[in-house]
Amino acid sequence: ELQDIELAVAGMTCASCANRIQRKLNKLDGVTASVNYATEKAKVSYPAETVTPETLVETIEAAGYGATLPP
Ligand code: 9UX
Repeated sequence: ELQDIELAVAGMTCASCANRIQRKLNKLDGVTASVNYATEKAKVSYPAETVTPETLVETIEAAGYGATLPP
């Protein structure tokens, strides 16, 4: 089942950062991501059976940025 989530992304310093993160997230099976540099948000649809929100955070962190789950 696909779930939608919006993460806060920290540390993006140019618009290409958003594209870098978006590409990495979209490489995850079943994930569709849209990362917005201006709003510092990542809107992500993910299959809850195989991907957890923590996976998304770790993917963003592994790319060198910060990520925070919604409260
Ligand atoms: Mo822009 Mo972001 O030159 O990792 S791509 S700072």
